[in-house]
Amino acid sequence: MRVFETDSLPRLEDERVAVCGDWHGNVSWLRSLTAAISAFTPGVTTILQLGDWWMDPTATDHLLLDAGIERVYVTLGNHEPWNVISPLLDAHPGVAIRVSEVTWLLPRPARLEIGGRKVLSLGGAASVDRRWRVEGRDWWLDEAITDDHVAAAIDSGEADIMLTHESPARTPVRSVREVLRTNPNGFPSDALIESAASRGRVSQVWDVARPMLLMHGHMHSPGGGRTDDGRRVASFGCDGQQSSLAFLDLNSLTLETPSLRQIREAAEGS
Ligand SMILES: [Mn+2]
Repeated sequence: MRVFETDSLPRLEDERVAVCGDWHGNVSWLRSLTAAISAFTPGVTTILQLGDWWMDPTATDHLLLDAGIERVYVTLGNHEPWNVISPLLDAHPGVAIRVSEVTWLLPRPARLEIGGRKVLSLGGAASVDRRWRVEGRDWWLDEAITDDHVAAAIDSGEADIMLTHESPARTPVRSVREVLRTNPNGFPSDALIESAASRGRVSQVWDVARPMLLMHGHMHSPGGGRTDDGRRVASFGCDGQQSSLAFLDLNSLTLETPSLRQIREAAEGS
């Protein structure tokens, strides 16, 4: 991946942005999403992508630009080409890295300001499907949220919005709690232990930053919830799932979520 430029503290005036769950390199899904963004919310120029991105950024530029998207900020997930990404992050520590005309990879952690809101991005997650992957080919240790990431994120103070790939521990999202309770995919127990530790790291930051809204992907289990002390969590769906796209109003922090059917109809009509 080529580095075009870097930015130490991205600051945007946008009053509304699109937020997307896992893409998994799925270009045809991205085509549907961009059609939906054009149809429902022309004028949106920014996408916040919540990880498991794994795209060829130069191959997606034209789709995004055609939909009026000028920038995609990626909060990295677990399923990413870390062999390519880690050297970039290491060479440009602590800054957002522009890897195509449109796409920026965020550091771990990252601070942004969007529409006057303080935004904290904390990438990474544990792969529960790691047993079926090969280290160095489609799995890398780099996916993990480290103690250093947690410490740096905590040091950066409070935030209005948190962007993560991983879910926090003790999530108020019922659908996510249900997946964790029932383990419907039969993931092995060692992976589940890693996964729980990873969620614990997100929560360490979440409990200090105390964002009014945390948005994450990873669980492929869309839903929303609110903690007893009023903090909202939105779990985004992945490619092809419902609630994989939402529009965030930075003023009210409300999310507007087109249905899967609306996305499909927009894609067919484009
Ligand atoms: Mn995923």
